[in-house]
Order: sequence, then structure tokens, then C-alpha cells
Amino acid sequence: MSDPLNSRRSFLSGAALVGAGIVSRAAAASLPEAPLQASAATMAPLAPLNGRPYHPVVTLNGWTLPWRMKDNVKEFHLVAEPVLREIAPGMSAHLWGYNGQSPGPTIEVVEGDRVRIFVTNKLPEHTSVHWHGQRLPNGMDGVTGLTQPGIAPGKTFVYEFVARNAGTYMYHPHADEMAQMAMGMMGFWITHPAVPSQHAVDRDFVFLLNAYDIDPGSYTPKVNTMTDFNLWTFNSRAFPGIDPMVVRKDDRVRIRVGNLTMTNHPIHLHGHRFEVTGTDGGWVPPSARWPEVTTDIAVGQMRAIEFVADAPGDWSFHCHKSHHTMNAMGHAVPTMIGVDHSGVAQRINRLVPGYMVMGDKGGAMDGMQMPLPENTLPMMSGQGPFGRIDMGGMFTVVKVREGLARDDYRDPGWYRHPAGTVAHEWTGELPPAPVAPNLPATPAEGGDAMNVRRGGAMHHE
Ligand SMILES: [Cu+2]
Repeated sequence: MSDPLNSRRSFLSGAALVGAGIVSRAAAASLPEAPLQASAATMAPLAPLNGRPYHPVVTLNGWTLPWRMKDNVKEFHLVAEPVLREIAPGMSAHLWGYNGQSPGPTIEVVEGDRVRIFVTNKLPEHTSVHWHGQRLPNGMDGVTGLTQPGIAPGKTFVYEFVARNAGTYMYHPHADEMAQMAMGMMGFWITHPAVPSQHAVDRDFVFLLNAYDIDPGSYTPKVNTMTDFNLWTFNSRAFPGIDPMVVRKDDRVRIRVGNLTMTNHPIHLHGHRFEVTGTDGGWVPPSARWPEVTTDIAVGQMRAIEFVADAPGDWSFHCHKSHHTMNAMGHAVPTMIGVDHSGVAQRINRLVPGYMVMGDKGGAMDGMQMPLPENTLPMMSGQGPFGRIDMGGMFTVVKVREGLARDDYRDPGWYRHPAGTVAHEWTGELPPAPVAPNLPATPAEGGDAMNVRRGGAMHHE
């Protein structure tokens, strides 16, 4: 794989990422080079080498697409193609994406830029690119059949328009879109303000919400799934595969989230209050903002939230639908809390060797190391400084630290709490524990008080 960027594009190597070699090799060609990305890691912000200045964004577990300037036009080259995307260590998926990854690279331009995007189709069926949220000539809107013919396999189309309004946008096909979006065809687009001091923040993170239906043990999403997905991801990564968002104490932080799943996601941040400062339609006037700790992001929407990171620590950042913070194995398992299995497993084992009892003390499954099918993530599997983190899916951590350098995004490790500031076991005298009234005896006492029956499989909607 020709991958001139990958070796250089890492946090350790700093911010100057587009080598002059790429520009000179491509300069004479009629089409700009289509850079390829082999890694699913978060790449350092891509400082603009030409054009007007801006403060670049950081794409969570993603990257920004380099461009070339030709006759004062910013030229990009997207290649729609099948890719292998690592969802988290231990699991990869056969997705469709752009330039080696899914989601595709973030496109960053400046308000007023004339932009030309070449799109080469290496998929087995036609595609198109719709520039979600942009105000552009109708024929550039990318709706197959309505504003253009589909881009046939092997063909290259060119889109050209002026990026009119600073803000947050997405791109995705309007061609066989249920299948193509279920396969991961999507990306982020940032139009920066013409005046860099406008809407300025210290750190600006972006990512898409996406969802897949991949059977345990398999690699390819089921493309006819409508709502019953089993992998909930930030930028096609599931926790613990999602990188932390590292910020310096007292930084003003923006996180922009676009939702291209088929359901809404209430996104929740711990330890801070934020305001929604941007939507798909533009910036929210300061007088119209209100404080939140959770914002619901509907299907097809984008929200930019902003906060001052004034509280050092490791703060959870996640979707508040609890089944969206678990991975595929958590689905279709009945609630077994309080069910006494003694003897049952032994008897079933005579018929089904390897049978295990799951979840009779809740979902956390302490000590249970069930053999998983190949290429399957545990339901919730992160390791934290105090033990297992019972999370998967749409979960990560905002790490707020004092004394970081301005563009230092390296993982600082786990937070070191000041002495006396961590919840801990009470070792003093205990009064007799109160018991809820009218509760029958517990299983240990021969009763079935804990026998919770809520019906069978969990639903995902
Ligand atoms: Cu969710």
C-alpha cells in the first residue's frame, strides 16, 4: 500500500504533516493525489500549509484530507472504496469508506474558499457525494438521479463550489444510501471562519456517530438492518478503541458531533457544563444558548458543544442510552438477576459442553471470561486505574490536565487524584442495614426477592 502520510502523521512527530514531496509529485498532474490513511489512530491537527490561516480541528480516531492549491482553488481527491477498519483492538470490519478509512477524512476549508473535489468510485456499484448542510449550486448537491447521474464504478466526478458559511458539515452518498451508509460511507466537513479569531477555541474535536450490525464472529455489516444495530461507535470505533480527548486545564474546548445513525443519541459529559454553540444551520447567538450536561443529537443532525475545561480529571463522555455503551455480545441476552442456577449449568453441560451461566448477579459478569467468537469484542471491556470499566460502544474520556503544551494531545495516562478525593470503602462502625419494606426473603434465605423478570431480549431503539 502506498502510504506516504501514515508514517509521518502521528502525535509524536508534530504538526507539519503534508510533505512537500506530495505536493510536487502531484502538482503537474491534472488530478490531485488521493492520500491514503492506514491507521485508525487520532492524527495530529493538520496545520494549513497554504491558503488562508485557521486553527485546525482534531478528528477523533481520524484524520484531515490534505489538498493542493491550483489556480487559487483548493483541490481534494476522495476515493470511495472498500476498506478494513479496526473498530477496536481485536475486531475489524469490512466497511466501505474513503481513502483507506471509514469514516472518510475530514475536509477543512475556509469560508469563501473555492473548493474542487474529485471523487473516484472504486465501489462495485454507483455512488455520489452529498455535501450535507452546504449552500451550493443545486447541481453540486450530490443526489443521484435528481441532481446528477450516479458515479459509475471506475469513474471520477468533480464537484466545485464556494464554501459559503463557516460551520460544521458532513458528507455522505445519496445513492443506495441505506446500504452505503450502513457500510460506513460518511465523513466530516469543517468550514473555518474567514477571521480566525471568530468562534476561536483552544481545542476543537470532531467525530461522527455511527452504528453497525455485525454478527459476532463476522466482519461485514448487515446492510438491510433498519433500527436493530449492535455496534454503536464514535467515528467507527467502539470503546475501549476510542481515543481520549486530551485538553489543557482552562482551555476552551469545542466538540462537534454529527449523527449519521438511524436513531438519536443523548450525548453526556461529566464534571462540566457546556453550551450548544453550533448546529447544522450555523452558530447559535450567545444570547440564545443555555447550559446543559447532555444534548440529544437527532438523526442527520450536528451539534457543536463548548465548555471551559476547569476541572482536572478523567471525565466520562458518552451516549446516555446505556445499550449504546455496550458492544455486540450484550444483545439478546435475557435478564437473569436473582435467578438461582445452581445445578442447572452442570446438568446442561452434559448436553451442551461449555455452557455457561450469564449474569445472575447483574450484567457485569465478574470473573466471567467467556470464549468469544473470532473478531468479536467483549460487551464492555475497558480497563481503568481502579479495575474494569463496564463500558463499550459510544464511550470515551475527556482528560483534563494542568500544564500541557498548546498542541499536546498525547495521552497523559490516568488522572492522579489529590489525596482524600476518591470515593472509598467505609471502615467505621455500621448501623444495621435497613431493609426495604414488603420485600420477600432473599434467595439466600430461600426466597426469590431478587428474581427480576423483565422479559427477554433487549431492544435497541
Ligand atoms: Cu446513543
